Amino acid sequence: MIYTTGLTILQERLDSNDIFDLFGKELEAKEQDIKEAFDVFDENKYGFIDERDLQRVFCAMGLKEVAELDNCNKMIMAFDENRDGRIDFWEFVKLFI
Ligand SMILES: [Ca+2]
Repeated sequence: MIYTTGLTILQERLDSNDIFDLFGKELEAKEQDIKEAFDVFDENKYGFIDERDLQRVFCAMGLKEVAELDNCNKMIMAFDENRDGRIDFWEFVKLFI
C-alpha cells in the first residue's frame, strides 16, 4: 500500500540522517527522544500532528510523492486510534514501541 511504502521510505531516510539518529534506536527510545521527534512534525506546538504537518516534513525531506496530501491523510488514518483526524503524542509514541 502506498502509505506503508511511504513510511518505509521515511524510516530509511530517518535512519540515514544524523539529525534523526534517535529514530535508529526505536526500541530503546525514551520519551524525551520521541518528544523531540514529535516536535519536528508538530512545528506549531499544537500537541498533535495533522496531514499538513506530515506534508511539510515529507516535502522538506524531498519526498514529493509521499507528501501528496492524499497519502498524508491515509497515514494519519492508519495511526489515528481515537479517530479525531490527527496524531497526538501518545499515538505517535506507539509507532516506536
Ligand atoms: Ca488521534
